[in-house]
Amino acid sequence: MSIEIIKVPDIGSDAADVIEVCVSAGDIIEAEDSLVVLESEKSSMEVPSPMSGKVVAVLVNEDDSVSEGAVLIELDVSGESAHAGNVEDTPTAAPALEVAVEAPAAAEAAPVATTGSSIETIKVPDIGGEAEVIEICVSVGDEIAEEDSLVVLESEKSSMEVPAPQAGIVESIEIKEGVTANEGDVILTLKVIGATAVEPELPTPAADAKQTIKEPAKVAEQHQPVTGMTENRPTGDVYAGPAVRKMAREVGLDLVMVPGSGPRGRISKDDVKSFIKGALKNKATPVAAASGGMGIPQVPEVDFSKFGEVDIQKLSKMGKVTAANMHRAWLNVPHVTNFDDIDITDLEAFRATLKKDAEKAGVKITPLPFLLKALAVALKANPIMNSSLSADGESIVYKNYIHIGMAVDTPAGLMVPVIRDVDKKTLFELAAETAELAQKAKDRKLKPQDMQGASFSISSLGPMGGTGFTPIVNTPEVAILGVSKLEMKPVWNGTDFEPRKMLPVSLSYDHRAVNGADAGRFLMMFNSLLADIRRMIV
Ligand code: CAO
Repeated sequence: MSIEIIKVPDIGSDAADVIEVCVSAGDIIEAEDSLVVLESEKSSMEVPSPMSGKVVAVLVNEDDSVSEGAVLIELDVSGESAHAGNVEDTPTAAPALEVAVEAPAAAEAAPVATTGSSIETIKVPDIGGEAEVIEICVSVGDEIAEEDSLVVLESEKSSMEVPAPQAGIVESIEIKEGVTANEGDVILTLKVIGATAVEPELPTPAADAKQTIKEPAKVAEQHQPVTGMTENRPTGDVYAGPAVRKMAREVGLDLVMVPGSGPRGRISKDDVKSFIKGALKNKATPVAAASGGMGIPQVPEVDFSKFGEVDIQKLSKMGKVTAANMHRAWLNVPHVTNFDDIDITDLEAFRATLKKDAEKAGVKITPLPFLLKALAVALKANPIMNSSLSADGESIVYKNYIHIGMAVDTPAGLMVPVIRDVDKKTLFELAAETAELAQKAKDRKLKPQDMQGASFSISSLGPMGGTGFTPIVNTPEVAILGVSKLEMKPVWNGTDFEPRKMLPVSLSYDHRAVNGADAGRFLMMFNSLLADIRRMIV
């Protein structure tokens, strides 16, 4: 047995956390297989094995803090297949592992203008040779933040993400997937708004060449939860390392479909494997066959152009993420929807009296803040509606906070910013916050944290009309309220028909966690709170 000790290479910073251990004792690994994923303050990186062999021992654990020279694994390289990868064969000395993902500096940008907006040309930085463009992570019109991934490049030795050196709006994309890129090739042009005299911080190759892999956590946090979306999914990108991306590419899998189980939704190789296993199992559906079911039949591909002229437009990444998550929520959550009509005649009369005060306070009072207030009271009294099923289905997580996600229709798609601690806010505060968040959503100014942590959601289609709809639960939340158009309706008061302002609402819930009676009680209470808002202070 010939044992090589594989150590943490120069990671460009004093310490990094082990966020994923990719191998176990007994594994047979190839040169270049990822051993661990490290995350420092500046970057995250995969450390590949310099040689093939059999893992004898793994000497780090997830969450350990490590620095250069720390021992990662012991590798038995005596097998016939053992051979060095991209590093020199050093059979006697224990090799200090180089980071094979020789990450590029942030893409290069020309100095920015002092004020107003300017167009910057973003070029391929020094990548130590030529590399193939394997993925373009942005589209024309995307608003990107500094450090967002622009492209993924792959050379013979490694793959790497090229991060944006500054924030802006993508004006044009000048590079194509599949081409070979060299230092200085133009990737894209970026419109930088409100540019200052500050030059983009370009890491010097010497200092940063090994640590400028874009921090994918930032991308992951830019998730845009939409109604029906699983939480913590990114909008225009995925949080995964180069090895995982490569694996997904090899099997033709779009990573936006894959839920990440790592910190902040990071997608690991195991996530990809279990996604594929799940997909294959679903396709085979032996259970469905045994029980006489049909599984999910494929929708046949149709050439619509046979029937007339068509335009084909690629879905944006956000559109794809939304579609994937709607599908996931729809297939995983046994939905039931209860409907009700709420008499808000008195509420509307009161709302009218508030208009002047609201104007003075600089806010517009729509019915929405009242709905939020009533939801907060009803959710507190019915905690099951403010819960989540644990991932293993073994327990219910009750949340002692009331954070409500609000579906906002924007030109870019559906977004769900979260109003935090709804129970602690006044009507005017809620009016101001809903308006501000809706505007930010429309301007695509929401920060990742603005869209995280909802414990319940509301989707109001009232201004658009319609008498009712069945919203999709924004899993892992267990319920969502749909609001339709307020109508004056004749209501029987025991003697006569009276004209009353009736608000149609629909409550969809996850029947695994919420029973019909739970939902009925919740909706009845919600109804009575809005029918007589004095009840909210009882
Ligand atoms: N019935 C009738 N009118 C209603 C109403 C209802 N249920 N709810 C609000 N209105 C009125 C408001 O009072 C306002 O009237 P005025 O302009 O005359 O004062 C008008 O409709 C427009 O309201 P608004 O949309 O500006 O404000 P809001 O607080 O009601 O809603 C927001 C804010 C962000 C929820 C909304 O703008 C929005 O984007 N809704 C779409 C949500 C969505 O797409 N859901 C679908 C998800 S499932 O695919």
